[in-house]
Amino acid sequence: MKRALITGITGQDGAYLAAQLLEEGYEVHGVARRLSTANAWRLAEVRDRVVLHGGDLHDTGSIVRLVQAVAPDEVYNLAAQSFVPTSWEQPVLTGEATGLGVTRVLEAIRLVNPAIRFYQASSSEMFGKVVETPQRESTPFYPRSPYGVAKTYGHWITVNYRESFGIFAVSGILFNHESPKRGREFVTRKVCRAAAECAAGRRRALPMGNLDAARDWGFAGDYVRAMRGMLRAAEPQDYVIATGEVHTVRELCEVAFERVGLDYREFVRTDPVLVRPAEVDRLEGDASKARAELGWSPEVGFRELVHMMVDADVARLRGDLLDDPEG
Ligand code: NAP
Ligand code: F7E
Repeated sequence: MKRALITGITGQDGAYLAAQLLEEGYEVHGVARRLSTANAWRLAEVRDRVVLHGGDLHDTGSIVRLVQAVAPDEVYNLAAQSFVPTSWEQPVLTGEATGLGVTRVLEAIRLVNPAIRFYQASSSEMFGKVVETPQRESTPFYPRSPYGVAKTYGHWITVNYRESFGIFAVSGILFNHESPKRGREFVTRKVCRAAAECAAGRRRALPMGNLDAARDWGFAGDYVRAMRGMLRAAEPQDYVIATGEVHTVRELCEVAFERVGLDYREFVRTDPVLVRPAEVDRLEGDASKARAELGWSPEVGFRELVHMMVDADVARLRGDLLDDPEG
């Protein structure tokens, strides 16, 4: 039985990846931070089948000891301070976790067993102020936030450990991907949750930032399939994972509110406080390398994704689905 270790298992992608690996017959271990309140709600469906270990990307020793104790065949580094606005408020912490944290995991692999296969969660935020459209593996990076800068470091250190030490280390350059397990601070979940609350009469207004920002949004379940494909491949290589379909935040509001029979224009207000100091205006990915070499393609489209998320929040508010803790 193959064994996988996932950092960030309590996050959105961690939960989908754990489920996918269990389905494939893996023994799944995860790194969870010690927090004052429990936050494993995303793992509800798989909690009794995964082994959680205490650890933190800030603490090198904890990561080395875990890689030693678990002796995984594969390590997925999904842990990060992943919310872009927080990266301006806590740039040093973001650099530590999202950037240097990658080196700590790679060092643990190098010391304990360089034959372990490693996946790094790189991001389309590295393209930032884009220099070419659509963005592909060869597109130069121009990050626009401390988060994007930290991810760019994590990306290149992964390439460097592959080239320096021959480690099977790959970076998936994933564009925005969402699901009902998305944190409430990210725009898709924020809007879908608000649409459900407005429909239930629990909210009357929705303050928003830049409605003209445009993203290539996909479904998290599809994107963790791509991570698996990259670690199964014959050669370690980096891949862009995206749908190629772009929508604005305004369109997102329109589709989400429409789903509950409302007109978003009656609820959405723009609030300058929510506008970022430097914006990533538009991202559009070209995943043709992943399609050709990994046979990967997304199964869930934009409207289906938004409907899935709104429906989940409607069910949560009705008490038909366990609600998540407010972030
Ligand atoms: P997420 O829901 O924010 O999850 C982040 C995970 O990292 C959580 O499990 C969190 O633990 C953990 N974490 C944060 N700081 C840590 C630390 N110092 N030590 C150990 N664990 C720590 O993120 P996601 O959406 O699943 O994304 C997964 C990864 O892909 C992240 O690296 C993200 O930056 C990257 N990414 C995401 C997207 C996207 O659109 N979702 C796109 C490209 C790349 P707690 O539960 O304790 O907070
Ligand atoms: O913002 C605009 C905002 O916070 C998307 C992370 O998973 O994907 C994510 O980063 C867009 C931005 O995601 C609001 O200005 C408008 O242009 O959902 P988001 P993100 O910053 O793109 C990348 C690929 C990652 O790697 C990250 O980890 O929406 N926007 N109004 C707003 N965004 C938020 N959050 N809230 C608003 O009110």
